[in-house]
Amino acid sequence: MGLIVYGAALSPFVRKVRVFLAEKGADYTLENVNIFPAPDWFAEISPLKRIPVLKDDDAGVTLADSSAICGYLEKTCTAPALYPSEAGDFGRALWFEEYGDSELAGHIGMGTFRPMVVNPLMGKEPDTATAEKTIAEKLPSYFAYLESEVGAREFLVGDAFSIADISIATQFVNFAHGGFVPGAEAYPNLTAYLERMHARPSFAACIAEETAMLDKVLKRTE
Ligand SMILES: N[C@@H](CCC(=O)N[C@@H](CS)C(=O)NCC(=O)O)C(=O)O
Repeated sequence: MGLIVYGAALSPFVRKVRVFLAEKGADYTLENVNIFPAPDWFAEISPLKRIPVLKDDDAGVTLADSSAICGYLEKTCTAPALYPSEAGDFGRALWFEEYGDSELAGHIGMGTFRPMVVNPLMGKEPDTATAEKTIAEKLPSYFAYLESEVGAREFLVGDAFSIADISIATQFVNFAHGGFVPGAEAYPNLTAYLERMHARPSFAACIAEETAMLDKVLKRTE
């Protein structure tokens, strides 16, 4: 299967798809697309000019949204299942996917990653004040919710790794790239859970690649 993922490694949505593919054991090529700004040709495969896009050349399929892509891949690469089969668990997994993609992505992305990582990548000063304000005012209710949802569970939904775990954990990689963690004292369950998720080979490979790139470009150590 000739799969191409268009996007940039630091995007939480691109990582979501890359982790999904890695967990499926599927080969793909990553075609780098810079979205600051995206080139004109990119609108032909991504109407909103957003990353990621998946192109499955063999099937003649092009999809421009991480949720659409993961739903498609679940049908084309069936094992291991990354969506629960039981209806309640399936709904719960979709809820966490949406919660990560919309809510966490908004606050972590715009409120911490953009000011602390994208700014320096664009040659600007980091905006520590915006990040600190987001962490103090916006994120605690999200972290508290996830802390209680994770509880003593190994995975967010049922007893298997799923799209729910990918969608939540990918957003926290961007939080970590900004130099932050939720904090083990206030959020012990969430902290241990994220450590487990990020240690999976699928996540660890992306994190290592991204961290090496950031260290090189920003001349820093995380
Ligand atoms: N709902 C989309 C969101 C994708 C998204 O917002 N990607 C960002 C990068 S992290 C992007 O392409 N932004 C460029 C833009 O909005 O112009 C998905 O899940 O794929």
